[in-house]
Amino acid sequence: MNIIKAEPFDFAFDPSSTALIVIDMQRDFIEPGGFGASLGNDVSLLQAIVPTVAKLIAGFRKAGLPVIHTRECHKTDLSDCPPAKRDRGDPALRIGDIGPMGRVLIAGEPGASIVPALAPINGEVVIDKPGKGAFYATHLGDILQQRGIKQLVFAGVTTEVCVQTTMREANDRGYDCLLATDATESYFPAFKQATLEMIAAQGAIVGWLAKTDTIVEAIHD
Ligand code: C5J
Repeated sequence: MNIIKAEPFDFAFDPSSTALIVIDMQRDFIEPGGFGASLGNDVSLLQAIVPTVAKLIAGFRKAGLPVIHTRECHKTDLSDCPPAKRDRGDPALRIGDIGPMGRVLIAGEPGASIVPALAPINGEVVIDKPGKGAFYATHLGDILQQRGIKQLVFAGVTTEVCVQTTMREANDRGYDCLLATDATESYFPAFKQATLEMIAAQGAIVGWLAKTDTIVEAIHD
């Protein structure tokens, strides 16, 4: 077992059953002129973590551990986007509408792709997910089971929405979950801080917290 110095206490993990899940580092959430920006969000906060996420991904790749990417996106006919999701947000630019980077959050459109600096490489799993959580309506659970994965490290955006939802789904399915605190971000700093606190509260009720450098060092121990 390797040990990561984490909050609220050490995270013990077996590298051979550990994977990194990078949540929704998509152009539409992160780049200026995308969907996130058009909703009035300050995307510079999210852009700032790209090098740190890249460092975490590089650490996993170097150790030969799996890296799994997710993208929040929908089918072109929107058959997997319930009105309850589409009708919320800014009525002037809804999911499926033509946005600054193609149709908003539609699979295959430029805005739905992962930012070039974090692009998946050959052999890495990419999960297209219609929900906030990456387990809902996807094959993620089967893929993790087939590969014998038991522990998950998380990075990505946004901390309190898709990252936290996926961590909670994973926690309920029996995975030990560790969030890289400097490789995740929110448009709302207070929401990020609250999420970190609620994850680690009550003896890691959802999971553990550690910084990227600490995680990468422990992987290579
Ligand atoms: C949001 C996400 N915030 N990836 N998506 O709608 O967190």
